[in-house]
Amino acid sequence: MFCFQCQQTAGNKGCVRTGVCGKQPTTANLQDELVYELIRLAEAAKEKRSDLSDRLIPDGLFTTLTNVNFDDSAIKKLMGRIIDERRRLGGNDDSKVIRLFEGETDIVSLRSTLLFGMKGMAAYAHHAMQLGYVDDEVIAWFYKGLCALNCTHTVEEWLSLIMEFGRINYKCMELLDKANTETFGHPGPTRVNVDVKKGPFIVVSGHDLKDLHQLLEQTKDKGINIYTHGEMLPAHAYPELKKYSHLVGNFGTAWQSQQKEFESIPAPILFTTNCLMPPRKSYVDRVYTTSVVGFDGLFHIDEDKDGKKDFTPLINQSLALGGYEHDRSMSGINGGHMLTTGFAHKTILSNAEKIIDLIKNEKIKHIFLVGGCDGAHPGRNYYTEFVKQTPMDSLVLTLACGKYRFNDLDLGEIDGLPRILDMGQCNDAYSAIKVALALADAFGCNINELPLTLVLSWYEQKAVCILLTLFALGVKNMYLGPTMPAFLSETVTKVLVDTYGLRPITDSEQDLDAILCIR
Ligand code: SF4
Ligand code: SF3
Repeated sequence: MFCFQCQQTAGNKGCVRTGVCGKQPTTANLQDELVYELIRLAEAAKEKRSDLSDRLIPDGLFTTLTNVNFDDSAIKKLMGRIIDERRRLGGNDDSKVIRLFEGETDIVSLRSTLLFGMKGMAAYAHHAMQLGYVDDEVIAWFYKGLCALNCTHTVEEWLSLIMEFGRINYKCMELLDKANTETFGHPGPTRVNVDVKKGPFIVVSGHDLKDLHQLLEQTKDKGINIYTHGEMLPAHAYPELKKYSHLVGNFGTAWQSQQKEFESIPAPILFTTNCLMPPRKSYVDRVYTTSVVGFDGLFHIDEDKDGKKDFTPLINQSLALGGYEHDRSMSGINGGHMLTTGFAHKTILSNAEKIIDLIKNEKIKHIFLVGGCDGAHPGRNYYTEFVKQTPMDSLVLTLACGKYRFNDLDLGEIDGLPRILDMGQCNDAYSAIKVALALADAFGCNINELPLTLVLSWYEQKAVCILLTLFALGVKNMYLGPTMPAFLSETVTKVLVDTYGLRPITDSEQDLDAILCIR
């Protein structure tokens, strides 16, 4: 096996024996095979796409994303469907596919960057599709991108493909925003409890709002409480989800603490997407997967042909386990008991005038976007320290699961506006971009001239696609950590540093000083 797609890759070079994430070599090799089959399908279907190939391509790519699917038989089954569809469309069995991770270092780096970006976009396209939203340009680009992986290009051509991809991914995030907000309403500021009430409950992790919605429908009036986990936290802010009174709180801290936090809870857990870690024996019988998520031995809930999922097994287990006897007090990593979420673009932009005035009156001197993925790397303390040290006259926008490093901190308010504003999941990077563009417009400048700095943390491939979108939009001087991606070669890193002023994070105090003295 060879895999270097995520931040925790072995030695920041590549996982070759088994994945640090728990992925076994057979699974890693099958996932590469799956990508090769997707390339073959894309080549065969480019001119005669089918509804099925439009679906198999994003789902196939999403299956290979970090911490999504560890189930060899599920991957093989999906591969079978991809091969069948390719044959049905007239594609032949012996079309040659390039070895993705072999060849000249810079070319492997650029090819991998595009592939990993597409894996991230596949996740967002999948969620939008689940809600019935499809953008033909986005889907068509998967075909173009997969075919491009199998061709030779100069460095300049690769870079231009990657930038084109970044712009398409912006469209994809825009589509998902539309899908989520048209289906569930616009998120509004919402306080979320992290304590657990007595009685039966179910924990839902991942990003898929439709899965959560179906579960809420099926559990209402059953005496079961529903708790979000990880990236599902922002769901509390959507009116059409918030209206369920049994959606009562958020369980646990960051995804990488799940093996400890799930150990003894008297409740089942549903994984709708990443980040699933190999479950321990102590709770393996309480974890359920759905959609593209899988792990050998876990109960998987499929959807029927109408897109309905039957969560009865979880519901029955939740009732049988019965939950806690008494209310339980829990706390976040910094000891807080409440989290606030729901500051997506609509809410922030409805306060735009106020924010603009506060900036003009110098009550807000700087805005930080501290967001991205969380993970187990010790260097990720940086983000907690960074946020703690931000001056009182600054706002901290955040999104994605990296926020669990600091979202229970009480940093106070500026004129009634909380200093930490959670914009949502990783895909809500779209919200952040929208807000930044609106501010730039109001001040008659470009994004890079705003008193705004992006301090990003990455882990998996959704962060890669977002980063590529930010580059494509011309956002400069971003800070990135906790380490630079192993798949970026020295030359590619140099291009990003020279062209976009990308900076690897150093020390929180040093970086903060550097940011604030240049403002
Ligand atoms: Fe290693 Fe990350 Fe690949 Fe898992 S996903 S095998 S941890 S590089
Ligand atoms: Fe997190 Fe796994 Fe990336 Fe959606 S859930 S941001 S790491």
